[in-house]
Amino acid sequence: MATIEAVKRCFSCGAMLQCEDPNAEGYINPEIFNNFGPESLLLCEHCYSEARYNQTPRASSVSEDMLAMVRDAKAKDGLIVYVVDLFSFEASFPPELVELLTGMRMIVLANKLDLLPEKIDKETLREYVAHRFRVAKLSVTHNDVYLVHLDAQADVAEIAEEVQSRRQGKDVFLIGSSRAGKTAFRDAFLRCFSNISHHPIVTSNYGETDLPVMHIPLDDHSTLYDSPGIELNNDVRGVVAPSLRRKIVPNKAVKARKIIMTKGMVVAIEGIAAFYLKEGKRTPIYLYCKEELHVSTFSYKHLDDNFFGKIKGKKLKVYDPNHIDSNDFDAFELTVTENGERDIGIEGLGWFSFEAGSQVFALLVPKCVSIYTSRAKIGKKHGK
Ligand SMILES: Nc1nc2c(ncn2[C@@H]2O[C@H](COP(=O)(O)OP(=O)(O)OP(=O)(O)O)[C@@H](O)[C@H]2O)c(=O)[nH]1
Ligand SMILES: [Mg+2]
Repeated sequence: MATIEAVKRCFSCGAMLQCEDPNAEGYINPEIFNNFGPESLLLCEHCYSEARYNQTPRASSVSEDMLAMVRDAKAKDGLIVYVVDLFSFEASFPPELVELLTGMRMIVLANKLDLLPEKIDKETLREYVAHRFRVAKLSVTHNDVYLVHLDAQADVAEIAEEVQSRRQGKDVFLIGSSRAGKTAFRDAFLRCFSNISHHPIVTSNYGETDLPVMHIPLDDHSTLYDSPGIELNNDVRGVVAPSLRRKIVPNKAVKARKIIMTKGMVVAIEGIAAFYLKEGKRTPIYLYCKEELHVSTFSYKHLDDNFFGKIKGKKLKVYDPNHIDSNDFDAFELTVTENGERDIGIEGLGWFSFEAGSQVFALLVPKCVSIYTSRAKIGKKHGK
């Protein structure tokens, strides 16, 4: 006999739940759908992401085409030149990419050195970059890291030589997040390059993929590929309205702003993000973000008026004019368990350094943006 079953609907929008088409209405991950009993109230993915559920810290994601290219690079034993933006790269390692890169030969170009204070200790910074790669489970030492500022005058002859000797006749793949400076490296590389092959430099899709890639022939049998970047989808730079992007991306060295935080005090960076000291003793912090961004401090009691109220009243820059509600922020609590000088960062917006002392910080960040904590990148020494 035919059975009749009620169709499961999204508890919020009422769409019929389905696990087949992620782009169609009512999509829900089959694992979630199958793991919850018939009595459970379920949300479709769209409503879940709109609702007041935290989505971070989440990893950035990478396209299937990019993965196909890296898979090919691995099969060919190619050399990876991984470009990162020193201002913010700490949470930009997609796990599926990392898995493929494991075991591959790699040079890291830590670019935009001009955005950090001039007097920093370069060796410590190289070790920091290598450490962040190791945190992401990529085996990189400070000898693999080059600190660079890839402006129009950059001289990369030494790096080009290192690439030549390390690649052992194999292909070279320039990869990294969007806007990290891959093309800036390619341009600098071309300034000290002469084409000894019988092939022209061309831009075409990589292999069977739809990835437009510039092919620079290194000899008749090998090529350097400049690939499009990995999307900044867990980064403030990727979620802000385009008109705001240049207002948060620094164009000169960032300077620390020293703020003494006491328990219950909030620090708000425009209407884009805020953090407060939930537990812990008086803590001086050194905040690094674009100088032009307005930073305000107030008591947690006034968070609604001084942050969300001002966002709604258009008195603060907001990350997206269509996202001005408290639901549009993810909220996190971070308990500091380490010792020594630490950073807490908001991917793409900046970070603050402080001396660890079992503090509990709470952070409000635009939905889907990652936060991270690490040893100090440059520390408080450069604070005013
Ligand atoms: N301040 C600073 N800006 C840089 C530096 N290198 C590149 N840029 C800027 O960063 C932006 C992105 O540089 P690209 O070289 O296009 O970055 P990309 O990695 O090729 O980006 P996609 O191709 O989009 O993935 C551009 O506006 C560059 O001018 C640098 O050393 N310092
Ligand atoms: Mg590029």
